[in-house]
Amino acid sequence: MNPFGFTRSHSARNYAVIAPESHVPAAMPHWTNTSGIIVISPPMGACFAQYFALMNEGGTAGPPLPGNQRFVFVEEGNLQLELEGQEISLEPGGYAYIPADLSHAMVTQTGCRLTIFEKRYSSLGDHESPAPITGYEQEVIAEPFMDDPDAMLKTLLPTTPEFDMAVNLFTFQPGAALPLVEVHVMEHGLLMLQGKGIYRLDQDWHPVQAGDVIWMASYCPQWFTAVGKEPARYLYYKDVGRDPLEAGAG
Ligand code: UGY
Ligand code: MN
Repeated sequence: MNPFGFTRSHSARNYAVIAPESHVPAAMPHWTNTSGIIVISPPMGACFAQYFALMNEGGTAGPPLPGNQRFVFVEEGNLQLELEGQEISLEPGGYAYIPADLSHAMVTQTGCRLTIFEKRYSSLGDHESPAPITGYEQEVIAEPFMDDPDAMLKTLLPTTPEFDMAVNLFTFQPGAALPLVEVHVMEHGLLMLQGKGIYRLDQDWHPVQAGDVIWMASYCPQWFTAVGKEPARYLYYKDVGRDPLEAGAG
């Protein structure tokens, strides 16, 4: 139990840590039987949205705003996705990428807990828009990050030029760390899925654990090391592949 009036959550100019103890669920427009917790969004300075959708039995999803793409990750329960005339059932670890303006339906019979990233799609010249994707993180092959087999990275979306966002999954063995303090133009939205660690964000160090969300603005210095006796895993969003001078990039 935390002492009364204390939280690990912290909101700064160029980053935020939001721990589950600070969540305030609310209804979301056009969703039914669902509570939303919008943890990252433009009012804090972000150029994308990240939210939890806690769908109760029989819950249904609303669409993203026009022009916005959606990435859905199933944390718990079962999600039924109707996409291009197909019924796709997604269990924990399942994910779906839905390009901007592609109509789809999401319902749940059992109830489910989702993490969703949404971002305005920025097209690239004569490249076609991305096609929808569904898959399971369990089936994606992990690669060592910068030659470190104790820091394994799964890339859940193709790295082809039509995509302007990436969603990756990192697994660190206890004691493993990012090999540098990164400072980069790309933004991140991150969900700790498992384990514990220390995140350096700007000039601060935060203990983080499963369930925590982190927003990192462009150029926020960032570094992580896993601590404890089990691996630490996190899912994260990153904007990629666009000119930073383009309106709406990032
Ligand atoms: O892809 C990335 O920028 C990643 N290495 N950043 C992070 O984990 N904070
Ligand atoms: Mn990074």
